[in-house]
Amino acid sequence: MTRTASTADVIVQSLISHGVDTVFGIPGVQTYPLFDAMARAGLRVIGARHEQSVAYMAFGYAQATGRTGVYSVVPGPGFLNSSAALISAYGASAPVVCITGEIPSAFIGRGLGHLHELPDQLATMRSLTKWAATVEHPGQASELTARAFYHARSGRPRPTAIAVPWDVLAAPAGAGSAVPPVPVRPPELDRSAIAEAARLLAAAEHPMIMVGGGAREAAREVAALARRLQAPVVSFRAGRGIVDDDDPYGFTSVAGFRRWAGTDLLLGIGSRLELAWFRWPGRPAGLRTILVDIDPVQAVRLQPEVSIVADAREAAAALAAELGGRPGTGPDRGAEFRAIKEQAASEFRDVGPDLDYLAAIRAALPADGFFVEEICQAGFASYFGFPVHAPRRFITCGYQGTLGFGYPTSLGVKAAFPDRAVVSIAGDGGFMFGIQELAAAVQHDLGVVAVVFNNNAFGNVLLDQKRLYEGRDVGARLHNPDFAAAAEAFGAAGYAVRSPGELEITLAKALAAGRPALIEVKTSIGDTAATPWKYLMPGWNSTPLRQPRREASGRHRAPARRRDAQQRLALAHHGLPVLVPVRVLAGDGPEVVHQRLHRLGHVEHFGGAVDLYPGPAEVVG
Ligand SMILES: Cc1ncc(C[n+]2csc(CCOP(=O)(O)OP(=O)(O)O)c2C)c(N)n1
Ligand SMILES: [Mg+2]
Repeated sequence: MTRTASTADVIVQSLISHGVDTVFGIPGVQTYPLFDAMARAGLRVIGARHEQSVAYMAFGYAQATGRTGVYSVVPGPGFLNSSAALISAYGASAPVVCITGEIPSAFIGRGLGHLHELPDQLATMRSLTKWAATVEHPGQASELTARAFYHARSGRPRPTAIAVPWDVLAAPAGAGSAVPPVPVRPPELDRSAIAEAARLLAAAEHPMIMVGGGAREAAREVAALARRLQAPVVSFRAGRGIVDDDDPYGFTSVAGFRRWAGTDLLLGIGSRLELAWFRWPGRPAGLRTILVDIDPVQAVRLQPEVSIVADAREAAAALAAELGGRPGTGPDRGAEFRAIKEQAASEFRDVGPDLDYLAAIRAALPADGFFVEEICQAGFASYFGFPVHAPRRFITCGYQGTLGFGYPTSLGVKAAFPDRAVVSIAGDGGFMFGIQELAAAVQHDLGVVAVVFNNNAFGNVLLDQKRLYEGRDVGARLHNPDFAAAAEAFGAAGYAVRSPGELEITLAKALAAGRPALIEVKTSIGDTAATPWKYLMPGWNSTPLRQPRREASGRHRAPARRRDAQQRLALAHHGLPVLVPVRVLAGDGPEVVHQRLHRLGHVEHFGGAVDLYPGPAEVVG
C-alpha cells in the first residue's frame, strides 16, 4: 500500500533538504506523526529527560558546528520547558529551529481548554525567537519550514520556531511543490565604509580589535588583520579561540583591559562590545570606533563612527586588502603583547585553585576538544583562565547566563562530534538542573565527561549575599547526592577527586575510555580565594555596593537610603546582579519617578504605593 504523504512527511523532507541529520526531541500526542515520519525517513532522533535538554542539545549542536540545530517538543508546557534554552540560543545568536505542536485548529484562540493549550502560543513563540509561524494548512508546511531555516541563518543567526496544529500535522499534504532551501546571502559590502574604516585604521597608533561570536568564521582574516595593524584581538566569551591564546595577538578580556587606557581606536567585529561599553569602566579620551556587524541594529545601539554592515569574513578581508595599499605595518609588537599577556596571567593568579583545576582540564583535553562552560565559579574564571586554541571550542551560553545550560548543551556538542573529546564543567547547583541527562548520555552513547565542582552551595549567590548583607545568606546552601555514585547508578562512570593533579589524571583516563562520565571535584566555598568578578567587571571594586549607613538621626536616613537606591540602580544598569524594589511614596506619583528614571522595567500600583522594579534603568537626575 502506498502511503499518502502527510504534513509531517513534508516537514521531514524539508529538514533533509536543509541538510539536517539529527533532531533532538521528546514526542507527545500532538507530534506523533512528525516522530513517525522522522523514523521512516531514517533521521537520527536523540531524546532527553526534559524538554529544556533537547533544546540545549540543539543549541550545543549549532554552536559546535555552525550549522542549524533542530529540536521538537509538544506544545504548551513542552514548549515552555524548552524556553530557557531557546532564549539562551537567542542571546548567543545561535541558529536553532524549534518544531512544536499546537492544539487542533478549531480550538486555537477559543480558551476551551484543550490538552497543552497556551492562551496565545504563537505570541509566546515570537517573544523568544527571531521569527515564528503556525502552519495553518498542509500547503504551507514546506514554505514555512524553509522560512524557519532561512531566518535562523540570515543576517544575525538566531532561533526560529514553527508550530503545527495537531490536525494539520497528520493531514494529507497533497501534491504541493517543495520549497528548496533559500541561500543566505550577506549584505553587499559598502566600499566607501571600508575605505573610511581603513583610513581611520591606518591613522591609529594603538588600535584594538574586539571579536565576538559573529567573527568565528573569520579567524584567518582577523589574524591577518591583527598583524597588519599590530593590534591585539580581544575576546570575552563567544569569540574565544578566534585567535589562538598561544598567539601573542590573541588577548583575553583581562589582557585587553590592561591595554584599554592606551587604545586610540576600537574595531569591533561580530561583537556586541560588551567589554568596552558595559564592563570596563570609562573609555580612553578621543577613542575612534569602527563596528563590523551583520546586524544593523548593533550600529544603532553602539553608534560607531564607521559602521560596516557585513559578513565578518568579507569585511575583515576587504579591510586588510584596502590597508595593503596604504603605508606599512608599524613595528612588530609581538614581544610587547606577549609581556602584557604574561602580566595579566600573573595578575589573575589570585583567583586561586579554580585556575589550577582549569589548567588540569586544559592539560588533559586535546586542542581540538570542546570545553563547555557553566555559570559557576570555575566557569567565570574560564572566560579568561582557560586557554582556547580555535573558534567554537569554548562553548558558552553568552549573555543569558542560564544556570544549568552546560551539561545538556555538551551532549548536543558530542552528538555532532562523537570522535572528539567534550568536557562540560558545572557547579553542583547548575549540574543538578540537568543531572537526569546522564540517562540520555548513557542511552545515546554520548561520552561527555562532566566535571562537577561541588561546594555544596549556589556558591556565586552565597558569596554575593555574604558580601552584601552583613554576612547573612539565605537559600544558597545545598544538599547533594554522592555524585560519583549517582553517575554509576545511571550507568555512567563516576569519580571523585580532591586536587588538580588528581583531576588531570582522572580526566585523561575518562576521556580515553570514551564513556559518559562524571568527575566530582570536592571543593568548598572557602576555596574561592578571590572572586573572578573583579576581572570580568573591573569597575566592580571601585564602586562597591554601599550598605545603608546607620545614622543617628532620622533626618539623615532618607537621603542616605535614596543614594543607596540610586547606586543600586546604577549597578543594575551595568548588568550587576542587583534587583532592588524602589518604594516611592504614593504622593510622588509615577510621573515624578518617570522623570528621574529612563526605561523602567516595570511599574506597579499596589496598596497605595508604587513599586518600581528596575529593569535596565538609568538614574538621570
Ligand atoms: C536559570 C538561572 N537561575 C538562577 C541563576 C542565578 N545564579 C547564578 S550563579 C548561581 C549559583 C550557581 O551555583 P553552582 O552551580 O553550584 O556554582 P558555584 O557558584 O557554586 O560555583 C545562581 C543560582 C541563573 N544565573 N540562571
Ligand atoms: Mg556550587
